[in-house]
Amino acid sequence: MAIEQTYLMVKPDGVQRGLCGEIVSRFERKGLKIVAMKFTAIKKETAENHYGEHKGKGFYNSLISYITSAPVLAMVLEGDNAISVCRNLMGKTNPQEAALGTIRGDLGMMTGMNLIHGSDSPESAAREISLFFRPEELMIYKRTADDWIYE
Ligand code: D4T
Repeated sequence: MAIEQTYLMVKPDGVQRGLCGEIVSRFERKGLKIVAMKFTAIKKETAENHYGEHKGKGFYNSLISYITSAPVLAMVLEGDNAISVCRNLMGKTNPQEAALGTIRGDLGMMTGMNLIHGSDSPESAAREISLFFRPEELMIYKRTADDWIYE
């Protein structure tokens, strides 16, 4: 097994549309373990840090204003291959191209309002987790259900 932690975030459109419960439940039902969760407003500086790789692109300014426009639900999830498992649950970046059954495929219409963010590599996960959470906010605990999820 390769247990990983990954950073997930219900974006402002997901919060405004009342989809936090729906989205979190999909990760929980899959078997991912919640390690940390925080309802927070992202400061402009943090948004620019988080999306630094997109600076200079045409959509950058609207991306920053969108992600800072309303609170987000930030979380750290853990599980076997959690990074790719969560990306698969999210679906493609463009919700119109995302497969049905995925969060974006079932619930979204526009790339600029695609409901959910998830880390795309172990390096991104480590960087993003430390950007949004202090180490002591990550809960270490035994989840009894794991005995019925992992063989
Ligand atoms: P995030 O990072 O939010 O999980 O999305 P992805 O990993 O799926 O996609 P990304 O990094 O390529 O894009 C980051 C963010 O920018 C928005 N975006 C992207 C946009 O508004 N217009 C675009 O053309 C692209 C490519 C959507 C997600």
